[in-house]
Amino acid sequence: MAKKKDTSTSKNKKVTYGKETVYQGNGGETHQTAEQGYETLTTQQGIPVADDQNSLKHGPRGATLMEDFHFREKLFHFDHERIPERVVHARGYGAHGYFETYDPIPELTSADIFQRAGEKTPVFVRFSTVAGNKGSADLARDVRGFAVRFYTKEGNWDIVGNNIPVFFIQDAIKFPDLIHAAKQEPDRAFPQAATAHDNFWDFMSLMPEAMHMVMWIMSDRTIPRSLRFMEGFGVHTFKLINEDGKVTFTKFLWKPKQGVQSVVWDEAVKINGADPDFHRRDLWNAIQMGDYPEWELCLQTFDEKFADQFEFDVLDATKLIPEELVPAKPVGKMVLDRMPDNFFQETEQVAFQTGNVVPGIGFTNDPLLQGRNFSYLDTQLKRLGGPNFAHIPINAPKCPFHHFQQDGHMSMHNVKGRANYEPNSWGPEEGGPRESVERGYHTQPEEASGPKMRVRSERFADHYSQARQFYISQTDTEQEHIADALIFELSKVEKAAIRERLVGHLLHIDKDLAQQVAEGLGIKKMPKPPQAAVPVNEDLKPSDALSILKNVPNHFKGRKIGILVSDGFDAQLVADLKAGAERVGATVAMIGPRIAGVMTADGESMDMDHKIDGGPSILFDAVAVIGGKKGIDALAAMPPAREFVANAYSHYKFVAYNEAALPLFNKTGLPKRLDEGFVKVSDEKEIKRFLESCKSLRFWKRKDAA
Ligand code: HDD
Repeated sequence: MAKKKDTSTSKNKKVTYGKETVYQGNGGETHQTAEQGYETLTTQQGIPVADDQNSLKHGPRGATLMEDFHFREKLFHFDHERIPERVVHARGYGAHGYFETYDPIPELTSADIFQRAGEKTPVFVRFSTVAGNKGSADLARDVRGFAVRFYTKEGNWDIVGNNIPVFFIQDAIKFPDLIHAAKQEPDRAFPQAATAHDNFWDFMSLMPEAMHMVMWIMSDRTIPRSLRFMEGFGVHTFKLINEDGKVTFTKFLWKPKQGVQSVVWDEAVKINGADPDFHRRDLWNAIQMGDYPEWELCLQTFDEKFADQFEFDVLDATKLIPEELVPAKPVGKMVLDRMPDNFFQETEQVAFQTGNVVPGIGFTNDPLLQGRNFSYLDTQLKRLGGPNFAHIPINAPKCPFHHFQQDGHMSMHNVKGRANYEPNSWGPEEGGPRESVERGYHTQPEEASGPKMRVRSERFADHYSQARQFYISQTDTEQEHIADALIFELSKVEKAAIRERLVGHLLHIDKDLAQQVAEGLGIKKMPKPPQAAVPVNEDLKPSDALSILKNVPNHFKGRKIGILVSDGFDAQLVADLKAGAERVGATVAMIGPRIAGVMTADGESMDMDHKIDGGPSILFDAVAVIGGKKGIDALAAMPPAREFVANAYSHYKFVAYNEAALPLFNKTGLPKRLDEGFVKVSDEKEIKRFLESCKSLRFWKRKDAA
């Protein structure tokens, strides 16, 4: 068809073919082109693209042509965007930062990172949930992964840990079974990101070694308020090796300077609906605001003699060493201060490996760790598609590296020149690298003898004593949460025999707990406890370090207050509250009946951060309700406003309020006599008092009043 008329503009090309008017571009006013100051769009081959809105067709309404190399390349690439998600820890969020060494510790380890005070080493961290798929919600009741990579001057060192210091199983051979049981059931593909189902508890109830971990996962540790408010643990016993080859055993612990804090279960369930990205958004916001989270790396070090005397085997990953017995000494701090430029490039493609150790750090024979050392390397091949994943920038060391490994899919840097083997006789200029006896990684020599046997040491046999110790180390509130969690989870189990078997194990841990759970589940006759391989040691002392609530940070830094206002509110009071919060390192968000145009008492119009149904109180650590006479009745008529207050109350939050807020409280059905968790604020002094209360994070005493 002959081209009749070309009415081209820089935005849109309008072309008339025969009777039809056709467009290049998208035909609309909004069409943008490089001529407006943007970079020129190209194909992957660098060819400038004239039209990214329309495929090449045979006539305006004809079939798309194979010849359209731009279209083909675009679709081809899109079709291949996904890589397999991690088989566990699929949902995660990463951040960059640095590790700053405190005092050098050459007496313990020759690891280069620990040799110079004040030296900063780049790190990348990825936090994750374990069971859910990549798109699952952040507040699943689940263990959190806490994987840290140090880009040291002597290579990459990864501590691939969790926010819990022990694990479910003792031997890596059971890992596939554990994960199959925990993830969605294979026939129905649910539940997603939840352990409240038959397969998980069936497996748990048949694995007494998991009982210590069961106590931890039923505690508030598995519903953290923020990724910033979690401890991290390397779990296994590792070796530190000094210049003379002397070995010291160690556990690695990360202690958040922000303190440890969790949500209550009802809050977790609701946050998953209101903001499934709650944890990642929180980390993103904190880092963008410059409120960089920090953790201290602590070592619990001990020698062979301690290991021999300790009641449990230090090679057993279902056991911990109480900090009261071996103190955790800080050796440096980690600061997270930068988000990745691109999520996929860095967070998704980072390939942590327990096998990544540097000179001065060594493995022990912990059978879980030994198995992990195979699994992490192996899994990267599947996920990242070839053996060259270390060529991806996030996985490449930041120190010089030279080796003769070559070729394979997606190879980015092969050796230069002729020599791709050694020994060779090409000399240092052209002959490539050689080993360094001085700087190289030396495995510490260790005696090993004995028959090949598929067995387990009897020192691994006590499965209940530390589970009991964990339970008795908790406050009453925390113990209640454990019982509630067990009742909730087991109530979702269809088979009564599984519920009963699990309660049987609890009898070894704490009889009252077993009783409460049995009652909660309506079990009439207490099941028999399974036979314990060794008697439970009831003499283990409570360890305060294992409790969250015994270690409340006593500050409100890094926390967030949601301020709910109604039309006619006192803007000065809100400004004072905001200023007070900022003084203690907290932030505020404004919530109102509308997102924009909420009126102050002075008749000013103010924009909000959230409209009431988009800013529920579950998203905040404490709340304030600053009513304005004019609009309080209208606000009280809104169900989400009443829910805001009711949830803050039932989640034990501190609430600041003014006189004008009372009609909303009445409509919500709060008790007439407000408890001490409610702080009336009308001036700076009272605001200070409110913020002082907030330091204890929750008003747990409200529980007793209920
Ligand atoms: Fe694992 C990922 C932590 C036992 C096999 N694991 C993975 C991640 C963390 C942990 C944090 C995510 C890393 C990331 O963010 O990319 N895993 C642990 C801890 C364990 C543990 C603390 C016990 C102490 N893991 C464990 C065993 C095996 C694995 C016993 C297998 C024998 N883990 C894997 C894996 C994953 C993984 C399949 C999946 C994705 C990946 O490695 O990179 O290889």
